[in-house]
Amino acid sequence: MSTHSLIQTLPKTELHVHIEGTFEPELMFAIAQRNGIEIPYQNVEEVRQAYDFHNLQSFLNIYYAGAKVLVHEQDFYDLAWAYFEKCAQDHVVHTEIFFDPQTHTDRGIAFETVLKGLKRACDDAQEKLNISSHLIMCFLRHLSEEAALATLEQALPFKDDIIGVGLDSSEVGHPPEKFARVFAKARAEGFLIVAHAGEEGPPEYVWQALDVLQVNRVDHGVRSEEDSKLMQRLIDDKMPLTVCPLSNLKLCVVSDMREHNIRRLLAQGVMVTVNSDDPSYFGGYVNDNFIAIAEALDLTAAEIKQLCIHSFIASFLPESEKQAWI
Ligand code: ES4
Ligand code: ZN
Repeated sequence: MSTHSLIQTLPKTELHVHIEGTFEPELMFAIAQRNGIEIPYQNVEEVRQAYDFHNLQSFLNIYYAGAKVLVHEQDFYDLAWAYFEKCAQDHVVHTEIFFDPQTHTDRGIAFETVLKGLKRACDDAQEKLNISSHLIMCFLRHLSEEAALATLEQALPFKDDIIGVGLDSSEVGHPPEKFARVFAKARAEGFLIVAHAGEEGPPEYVWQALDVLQVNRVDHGVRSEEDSKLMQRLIDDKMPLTVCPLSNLKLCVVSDMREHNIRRLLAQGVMVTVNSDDPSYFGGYVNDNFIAIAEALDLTAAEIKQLCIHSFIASFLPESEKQAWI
């Protein structure tokens, strides 16, 4: 079987995708128009031309601007539904979706509007596409601890619909320990914990994610390779890393896909998984990410299969459901 067919055929989960980062320009224009909101582009081509990033911040500026057209519950539904249709194409049978409530509540959109729209799409995906999903709420780390605590409070009435909390946005200068108390409270409330760490930030931030936030998974974590003690810790703990190859390339975390370390991490026994991060902005959904690394790193069929198996092991699915897929 060809590598492409293998990637296409294998069932998989996705564990690192920001729903605001799945916003395709066509849908952005359609929603902007029906909501009467101006966007600083004339057409879809102009939008795509703006997607030329040199680091995380240059991307985030455009990503937050695009999210401004999302106003109504139906907008959030349409956004998530479009992503689920991509999941169906890529044989993603389960996905754990990040959303950034502060990006919306800071513009006066109710937390409930965001959550209800996303949740309704999740329910429809289960019913119509047989795709299961969880929602993970992320705190924006460039904002204050106080703002994150207020967001956690807003989420409590919807606790049953949110499996975990995460930490995203500008990494450098905003270490995980800044949010120690927020994550302690989230853990006490029963949320599972993830955090972006070691994408642009140093290995020290991954240590803090593990020891201070007590994460169940690390998002990105590719810079862990710079610290051999940290590598041993990740291996010993079977700590999953949700790696996003096309994101790393587009945000210049690596300068060439042939230099990506995911194959080395896998060979050393790290529980790495493959994910899309912000597929509309970075040039591809999860299978595109598999294809990019398979070609650049010359992955074997066994390695591709192992990465898909990892995606189930690293998921927050019940143990019995994981086993059924492995
Ligand atoms: C993000 Cl830190 C980071 N990386 C990729 N996408 C994001 N969306 C929000 N924060
Ligand atoms: Zn991310």
